Amino acid sequence: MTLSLTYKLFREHLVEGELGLGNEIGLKIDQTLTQDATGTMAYLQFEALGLSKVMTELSVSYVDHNLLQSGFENMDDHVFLQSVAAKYGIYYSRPGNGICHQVHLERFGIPGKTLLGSDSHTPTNGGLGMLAIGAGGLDVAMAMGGHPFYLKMPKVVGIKLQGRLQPWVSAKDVILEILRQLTVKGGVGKIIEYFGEGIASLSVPERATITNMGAELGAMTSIFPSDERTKEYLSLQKRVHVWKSLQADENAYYDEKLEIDLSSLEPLVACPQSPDNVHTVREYEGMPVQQVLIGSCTNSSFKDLTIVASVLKDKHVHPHTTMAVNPGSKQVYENIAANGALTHFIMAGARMLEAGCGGCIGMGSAPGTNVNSVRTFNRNFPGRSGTPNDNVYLVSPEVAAATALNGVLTDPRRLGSYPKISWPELHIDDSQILPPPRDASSVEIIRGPNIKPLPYNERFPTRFEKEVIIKVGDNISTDTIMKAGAKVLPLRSNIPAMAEYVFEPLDPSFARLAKEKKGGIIVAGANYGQGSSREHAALAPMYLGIKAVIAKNFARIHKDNLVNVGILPLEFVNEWDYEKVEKGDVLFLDDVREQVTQEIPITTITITNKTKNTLIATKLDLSPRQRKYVLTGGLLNYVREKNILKEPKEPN
Ligand code: MIC
Ligand code: SF4
Repeated sequence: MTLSLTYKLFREHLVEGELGLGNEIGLKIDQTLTQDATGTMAYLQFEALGLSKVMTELSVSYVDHNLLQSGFENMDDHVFLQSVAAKYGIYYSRPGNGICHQVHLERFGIPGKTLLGSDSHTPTNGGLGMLAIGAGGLDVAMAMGGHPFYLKMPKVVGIKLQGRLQPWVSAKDVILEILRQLTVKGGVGKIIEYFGEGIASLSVPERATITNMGAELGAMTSIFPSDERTKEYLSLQKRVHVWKSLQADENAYYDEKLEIDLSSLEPLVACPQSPDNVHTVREYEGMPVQQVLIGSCTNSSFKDLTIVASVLKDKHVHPHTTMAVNPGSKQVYENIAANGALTHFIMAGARMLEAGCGGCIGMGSAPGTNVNSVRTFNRNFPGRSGTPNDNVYLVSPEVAAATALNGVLTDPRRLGSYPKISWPELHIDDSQILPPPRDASSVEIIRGPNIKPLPYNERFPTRFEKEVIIKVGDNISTDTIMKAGAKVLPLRSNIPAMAEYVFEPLDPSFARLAKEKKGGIIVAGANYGQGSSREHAALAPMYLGIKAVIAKNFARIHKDNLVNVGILPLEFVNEWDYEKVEKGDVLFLDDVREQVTQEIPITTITITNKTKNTLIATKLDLSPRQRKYVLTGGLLNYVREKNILKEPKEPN
């Protein structure tokens, strides 16, 4: 069979199972990344595995999400992360050095390697030809311990790119067009592989914009081949020695195919409150815009910022609009300083912020009341900006720049000829990436009072009767389950404190009710848990005693996270049953251990709704391995019980 690049890389990294659609396989993970917001938990979990160092080829711990240091908690986390990295052989990228995905692309990514990251936008490095997958922190901790990453072999969708982008139309418009066509559920259970002659016109940072937002499609990852453009990028990064050519076979087999003609695209915008609510900028042109933000792991590269700066050159941001910029990395910052773009930003009145996630995760730059906020980011889920009822529009850097000048949403094609951008000889300075010491024996792990012990679940009960504590609709993101933002993010290493905020945007009484009722059940619609990989959206409900989530279906990472903490992810067999169950209903599950134990791919579990006196048919779609995790009360319990990770013997 003619193979896709995805299959070739899967074959190279396969350590368990058989390649084939729907099969559970185990992949060897070469590299891992974590960021501070998920990293504290991941490293507490890694510590619990009892190993003396990581067993990957490379592991990097980034600090990029919470940089506000508005209380002691945040710096406590950073100090903990730095000491853990030194202890266990992990590179540490200091606060201010940049967003994990951008820095990884610049300094560490290697075509053909696997990368597992505790962040849903890890597929960004697919732009470099990596098999880069986002996962919960515990899965990343296991990979750091040398354990395979398990997944159900997804479909591979081949997207053929033809033609060439017109001036002022950019990589962001490519992925917005794909989101318009496929929606936020369109990539679930799939990997997206790009091919076709159109890709040669896209640089690595542009490809990375596209693979980055594949996360919003719900896709497991997205990948581009590694070609001459990849070589060019790695040469600029002075890392050409890691380049190798990687392509799919000619006429490779894809489970599904799609074609995009780059030449036919025009500037697009994802309107509130979902990244797939995509329209042409023309349709919304003239809409007043009070805030423009440039940055995030989607659009904060050197090219992105230089384009915006050249639009702003010798002009000013509109008086009714504020503009702020978070460069993607220190490297980008240094180089826009060197090429003068930084001066154009400052003179235009843009607020220059530090290299990091910033407003993308509600860490500052929250929009005011009734403000239309135009951002180059990737997510506009309700409240994600830090403001309830927000109006966030996602666009390309070109659209954002034109809009900042005019104070209204503007099609950048009105700006005249497209600026010529040349790549300079890049300044490269890795001084803010600390390599681990050769001898870590004297390194002490520093734990401030914000670093609380890991919560463990109990073994799964034989039967239970619990109330439905909340019923939610379709496409609920982990931003709604366990919100981010300046108030809650400092609590990521403190589950008891964080648990108080579970579902707060929808029902502030959730935590209190769950405690009063000694746990309960969550009922949800389709694509439950989309978005962020934060395992806190499973850990904190587990801490509150949630035993099961019954949904129409689940987003991949969140389902894995539920299993990893020992919460049962059940799916309605008949969607009409979703309509019939209500908050407050008492549900009874009998002989549930026995049913979970069955080693068949899909088990039907019947639930009694005692309040309504009805039966609900649900199914459990888990591998035998995952069933064991649920039964033991989560993966960490399982590892401890079975002692499955063993320290390799030091060579003599
Ligand atoms: C996000 O973009 O939602 C985040 C914040 O980067 C998350 C990780 C987190 O919640 O810490 C993600 O994408 O996984
Ligand atoms: Fe950071 Fe935003 Fe990217 Fe998440 S999506 S890693 S918050 S920049």
